[in-house]
Amino acid sequence: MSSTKEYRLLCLENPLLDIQAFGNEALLEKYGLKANDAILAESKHQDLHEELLNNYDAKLIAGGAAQNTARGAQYLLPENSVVYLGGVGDDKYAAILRDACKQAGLRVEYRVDPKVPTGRCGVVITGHNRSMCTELGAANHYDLEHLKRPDIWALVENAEVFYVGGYHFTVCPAAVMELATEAASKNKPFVLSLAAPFIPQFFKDPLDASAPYWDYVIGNETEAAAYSESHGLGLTDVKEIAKALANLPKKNTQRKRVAVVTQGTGPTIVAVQGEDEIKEYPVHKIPEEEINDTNGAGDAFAGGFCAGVVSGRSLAESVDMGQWLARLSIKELGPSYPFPKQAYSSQQ
Ligand code: 26A
Repeated sequence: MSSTKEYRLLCLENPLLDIQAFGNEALLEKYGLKANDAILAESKHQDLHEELLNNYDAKLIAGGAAQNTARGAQYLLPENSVVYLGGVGDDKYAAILRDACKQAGLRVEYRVDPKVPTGRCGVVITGHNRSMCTELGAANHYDLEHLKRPDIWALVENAEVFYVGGYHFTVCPAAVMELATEAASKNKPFVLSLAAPFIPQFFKDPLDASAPYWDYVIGNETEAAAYSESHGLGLTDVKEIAKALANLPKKNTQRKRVAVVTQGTGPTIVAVQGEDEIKEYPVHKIPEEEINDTNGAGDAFAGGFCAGVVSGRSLAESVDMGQWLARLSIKELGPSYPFPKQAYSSQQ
C-alpha cells in the first residue's frame, strides 16, 4: 500500500483527453468558435471531435486544465508530491490519461464511471491561439461521495496545499467548498484558478461562494476582465483588477490573499491583500520558431507557481518557476512537458 504521507499538493478538477489539431478560420467559423476561448460543447459542436480526428490529423494528448497543472507541479517537486482527483470513464481515453500521469509521476485517484465515456476537449490551434470545446462526459459525474471516501479524504487531510481548477464549478461546487473550508480550518493554502472567462460570467454564484477561501487566485488577463465585468467592478486595468481580487473579504485572516494575473507575453501581475504596491514580472521571450502551441501554457504557469508555494519559495521565485514551466510547455505539443526532465534554474 502506498503511503499517503508524501502527497503535499492535492488538485481537483476535470480530467479530459485533448483532441488537438492545427486548424484554420473556416473550421472555427463552421463551428462558431472564437480563436481563443474555452467553452462547453453544445449540439452544434457534436461533429467537431470526429472532424478534427478525420480531417485535421488531430493528436490525442492528456489534458484537463488542473490535471495539466498537477503534472506540471509534480515535474518540479520531489517524487510523490502531487495527487489529482477527478472523474473518468472506463475506456481507452482514460488509459491514455493514466499513462501520461504515470510518466509525470503524478498520482491520480479517479472516480471511475463505467457508464459514461471519459471527457474530451477539441482543441483548434490557429497561430498562437487555441480554441477549446469540451464534452465533460464522466468528468461531470465527480461527486462528494468520492471526495469523502475514507481513503481519499485521508489524502485531503494529509495535503498541505490545495489547488482547484475553476472549471470544476461546472461540475461539483460542493466538492470545491469542502476543500476550501478544510483548507481554512487547518490554515492551509487554497489556490483557485479562474480557468476561463465563462466561469466568472456564468458560474458567478458558486465562484463567489468560494472567494472568501482563496489564498491564491490565478487567472489570465481575459479571465480577470471577465471577472471585473461580471462583478460590475468597472475596472479595465489588469493591475486594478488584481488588486480588487486580492482585497475581497477573506475567511482565514492568518494569510494575506495573493492575486496573480498572467498576460501571455506581457508581464505577470501580482497583488497582495492590503498592500499598495502591485508587482510586475516580465516574461522571458521564446524565439518564434521554438513555439509549438500555447494550449496549456496557463496551466503550466499555475503548476510551476504551486510547486513554488508547496516548497516554501518566495512569491517572486514562485512566479519565476511558473514562467519557466510555461515556457517549457509552449515548446511541446499541447499541455505537455519534456522528458527526460529539465532542471529548473532561475530566470531572474
Ligand atoms: C469544463 N471545461 C470546459 C473544462 C475544460 C478544460 N479542463 C477542464 N474543464 N475546457 C478545456 N480544458 C482544458 O484546458 C486545457 C488548457 O488550459 C483542456 O483539456 C486543455 O488541456
